[in-house]
Amino acid sequence: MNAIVRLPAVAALAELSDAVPFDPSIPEREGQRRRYRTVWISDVHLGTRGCNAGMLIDFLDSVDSETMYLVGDIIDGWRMKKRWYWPAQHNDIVWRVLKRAKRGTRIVYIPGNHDEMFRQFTGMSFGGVEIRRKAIHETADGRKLLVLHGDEFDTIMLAHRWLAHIGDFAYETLMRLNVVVNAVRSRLGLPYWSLSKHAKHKVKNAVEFISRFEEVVAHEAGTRGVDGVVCGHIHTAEIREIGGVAYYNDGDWVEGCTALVEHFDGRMEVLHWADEVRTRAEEARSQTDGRRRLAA
Ligand SMILES: [Mn+2]
Repeated sequence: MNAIVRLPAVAALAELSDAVPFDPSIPEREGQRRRYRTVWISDVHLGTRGCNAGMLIDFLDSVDSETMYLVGDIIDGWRMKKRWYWPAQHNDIVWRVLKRAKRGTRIVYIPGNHDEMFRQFTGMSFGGVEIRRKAIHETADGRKLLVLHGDEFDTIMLAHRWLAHIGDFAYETLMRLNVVVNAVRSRLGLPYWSLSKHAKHKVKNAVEFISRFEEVVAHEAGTRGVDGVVCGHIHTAEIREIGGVAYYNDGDWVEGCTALVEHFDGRMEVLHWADEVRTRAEEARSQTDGRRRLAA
C-alpha cells in the first residue's frame, strides 16, 4: 500500500480536479484520430517491465472515443509491492487518460485483481475518472453488456489457478524473455512478436482454460439477464457467441496489445495494435522506397 501512495500519478489524482499537473515525457502526437463510440482496454500492468507502454501510447494517440472503459489490472500493485518500477512512459499513459477525461471522454475505471487497492474507492471520481466495481454498457444497437474485470470467476476456475494467478514464476520468466526477444527483434528491424502468446497457444491446458473461462463468464452473464459481457483478466482477446450470450474480451497490453472497440452503429471489433503499427511502418517504408525510385 505504501508503494501505491508514493505513486506520483496517484498523488496527482488526489489533488487535481480539472488540471493535469505534470507533462508527459513523450509529447502527444498531433493530427486526426480514429473515432469510436466506445473503447475497452485492460491488463496494461503499469509498474511492470512486461507492459508495452510505447505501443499503448501510440494507440492512445491514434484513437478517440465517447466512452473509455479501463477494465482492470491497469496498474500492477502486486508486482510493485515487491519491486519499485515506474518509468516515465508509465506516467505518460496516466497523463493521457487524465487528458482524455478533461477533453470530455467519459472514463470508467473498473479495478481488477492486480489493482484491487483501487476498489476501495468504488463510487468515487478522480480527475474525471469514475471508479466502479462493474458497469452496464448499452450499445448503439440497444444491447446491454455487463462490464467487469473477470477475476470474479477465479473461485469457479480454481482447478486452473496456475493461470489465473498470472504473477507466478513461469509467467514472469516468460514475460522477461518476451522483452529480451523483442528488444533484439527491434534492433534487427523486425516487428513485435508475442513469445508468450505463441507459447500459450501451444499449451493444451491453457487453451482449455481459456475456453472454459469464456463459457463460465458467458453463462454467469446470461443468468444476470444481459445480452453480453465484456471482460479482461485472461490476456486473450475474443469475440464469441456462447449460448446466446455475446462474450467479449479486450485482451491485454503485455502480450497481445489489443483493444475492444464499439463502432457508432454498435458493431464490435478487436483492434490488434501491433499489426496496425507494423502495417503503418510497412506503408511508410514503401512510400520512401517509391520516392527514392522516383528521385533515381
Ligand atoms: Mn486480472
